[in-house]
Parts: sequence; structure tokens; C-alpha cells
Amino acid sequence: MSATITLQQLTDQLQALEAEAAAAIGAAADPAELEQLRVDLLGKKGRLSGVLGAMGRLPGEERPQVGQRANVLKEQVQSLLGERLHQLQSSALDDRIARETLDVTAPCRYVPPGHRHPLQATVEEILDIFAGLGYRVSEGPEVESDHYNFTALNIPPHHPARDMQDTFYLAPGADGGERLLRTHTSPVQIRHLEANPPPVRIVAPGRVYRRDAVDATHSPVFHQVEVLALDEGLDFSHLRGTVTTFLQRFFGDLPVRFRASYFPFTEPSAEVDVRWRGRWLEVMGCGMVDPAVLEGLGIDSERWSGFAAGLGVERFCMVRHGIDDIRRLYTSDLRFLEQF
Ligand code: 2NM
Repeated sequence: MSATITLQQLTDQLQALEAEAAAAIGAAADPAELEQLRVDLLGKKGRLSGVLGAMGRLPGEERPQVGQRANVLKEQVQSLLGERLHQLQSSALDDRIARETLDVTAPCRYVPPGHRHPLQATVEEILDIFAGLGYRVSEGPEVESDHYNFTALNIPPHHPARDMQDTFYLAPGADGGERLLRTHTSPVQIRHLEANPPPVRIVAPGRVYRRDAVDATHSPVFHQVEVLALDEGLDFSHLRGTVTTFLQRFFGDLPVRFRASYFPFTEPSAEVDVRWRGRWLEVMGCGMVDPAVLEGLGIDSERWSGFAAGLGVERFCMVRHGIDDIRRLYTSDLRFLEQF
């Protein structure tokens, strides 16, 4: 027979258990600790079961009071556990949010992307301006025949431009024909006219080759853009208007002047200068396409007339950016290139 116990003693035990449970739950540091408390307090062999077990030693009429009190305590403990669990979970989330904050003002480790080479940017800008004037881009081979590079352009057999001094000649092709590296992009225009009936408005960008010694203004490989318009009724005023508009869009609104010149493939021909920072600078050549060039292509030069122009991209790029040595554009020194 176990010792008797009074109602008061049991009620005091429940009271103490309630205080102790509230303190322990408030102090629990994580959900695992809370779960352990739940087992210790409310589990089958837990503290509350212990108190209820002792209830059997009370007189029968006193038991319901204790039972009721125990149920209230159980519910209180359960709701304290639930509240504390919620608190712990939400403060864990707050911690995580604080920890994972991205400080957009932190010193950066930004690695700049690559960018266009200044020559490429210059070509694109030139083509963009001509696109705005209604010109399409046309391209062709860098290895050419004597025919397309010279003959079709009305450059006679003994013209100095054909000299070994100026042209890179290659071993003859499979057909035994002379092969060379194009000295200008004009052969692109000839090929385009062979394949497309007028009217034509095209720009031909690309690499060209000349046997020049390298110095501050010469490179054996450089870039050209050539322009060709062929239509009914075109005359020198159209050439002047187009070239002037182009130059003023590229360089800004500066004076432009045309000086008479000579090219085998145009008549009349002109060199074009712009007034740049107090000096006249020669920037391109142009002219009305020589009727002999058109007739050589089977185009009726009584009906169709055209103008053409050619410019060196390196020169445009150097003038625009104040670059004094063409070799800067070919030595791939990033400290230089990154400035553009
Ligand atoms: C220039 C100057 C003048 C030119 C002529 C032609 C063609 F194919 F239509 F006859 N293409 N480019 C030309 C005319 C080029 O460069 C200074």
C-alpha cells in the first residue's frame, strides 16, 4: 500500500510543474530541445503522467478536481510548446534573411566584358550612316584575279598601280590565272554589278592589301569602305550631297571641300577634305563612275550613271580618336585598346 497524498500536495505539484515547464520551454534554444521537453513533460513516462499516477491515492471524490487541473496544465504546456516552436522557427528565418542579405553597395569584383576593337566600331559606324542613306552592304573575296582588281576597273595593263611594288601577287590559280590580294574593295562592286541589275546602292567594307613599308601612317593590310550608287540621272551633285552628308554625320558639322583629282575608274574624280581642328585633312576619294567601267559590264552608260567613293577606315578612326600611329591599331595592347 503506497503512502497517502493530500489534494493540496498534488495541486502544489501541478502548480510547480506548470512554473517549471513554462521556464524550460521559454529557455529552449531549438526545436529538438522543445521536442525533448514535450516528451519529458507530457510523454507516457513524463512528469504529468507521474502526477496523474499519484492521483489514484486520493479519495475518489477529490480526483476530478486534480484531473481537471491536470488537463488544463496539459493544454497550457501544449500551447506553450507550440508558441515557442513558432518563435524559434521565425527567428531562425529572420537570422537567415539577415545573413543572406546582398549588400549592393559592397566593393565590387566586376570584370568588364570585352568590347569592339576601335577599327571594328569605326567600320560599323560608317556602315550605319550609309544604311541610313539607303545603302546595302556587299562583300567579296580578298584573293582576287587581275581582271576584277584592275582590268574591269579600267586600270590599263601598264598602270603603276599594278606594279609588283604595290600589289601582293600569289601563285597562279588552278586555271593558271593570275591571283593577287585585292588592293581595294572595288572588285566587290564589279562583282555586285555583274550579279545585280541597276539601280544599285551598296557599301563594300573589308580588308585590303598593299606592299607598303610599315610606318606611322602605312600598314600592308588596312581596311576600306567603298560606296557605289548607280541609277538613272545621277550626277556630281548627288555625289557631293551624299559624301558631304556622310562626312558631317561622322565628324560633326564641319566644312567639306572637293578638289579635282584623278582615278582610272572615275571621271570626273575628286579628293575630299574636311576642316578638322584648324586644318584641311584629306579623308576620301570619289568620282562619277567612268562610262568605260559600265560598258565593260554591259551596262548602258547612256541610261545609267553612278558615283563611287572610297575611304580608309584606319584614317577615319585615327582622326576621330587622335591616334598618331597606325601600328597602335594592330599591336593588340589592351592598355591602349581599353581606352575606346
Ligand atoms: C575610290 C575613289 C573613286 C570606286 C569606283 C568603284 C567602281 F567599282 F564602281 F568603279 N568602286 N570604288 C572608287 C572611286 C573608289 O577610292 C578612293
